[in-house]
Amino acid sequence: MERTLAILKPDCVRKNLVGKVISHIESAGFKIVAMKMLKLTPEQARAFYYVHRERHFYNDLVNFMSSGKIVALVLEKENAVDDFRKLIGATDPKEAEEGTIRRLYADNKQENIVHGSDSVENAKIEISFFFSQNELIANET
Ligand code: IDP
Ligand code: MG
Repeated sequence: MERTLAILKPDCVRKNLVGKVISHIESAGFKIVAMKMLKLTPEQARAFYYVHRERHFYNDLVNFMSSGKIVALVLEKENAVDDFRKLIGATDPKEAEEGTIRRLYADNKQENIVHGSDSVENAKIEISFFFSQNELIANET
């Protein structure tokens, strides 16, 4: 079964939206394989978003992502990567479709509540950034 990495970003935790967002995720048919709450150091945030190192928003993004606790989740579902991107909506909540998590809860393009992997290949890399093999044992069904 396909897996993706989700992060509930510091704004999600600060706004007490962890439960609501997880409820959307479960209602959409995703199984939670692994989940942890942690605070990234600026170095870890820089490493996670390394692909964006040349972008104008990189430093702000690193500061934001290391500004408070996050929740990292491994989610499982058929077509998990694409379906999760659809569930969260466009990066900018103003452009996100009605009913998507970012449209419902995000304040702006940076503080947009949730991260989702953008490909199966990146999902594998991102999952191993947060979780070890023994935390990733498949669910009994
Ligand atoms: P994504 O999260 O929808 O895949 P990316 O382009 O990969 O969007 O950007 C990663 C994160 O960087 C976004 O989720 C958002 O938090 C932040 N970001 C992206 N573009 C901008 C911008 O133009 N201004 C401020 N922050 C941005
Ligand atoms: Mg992205």
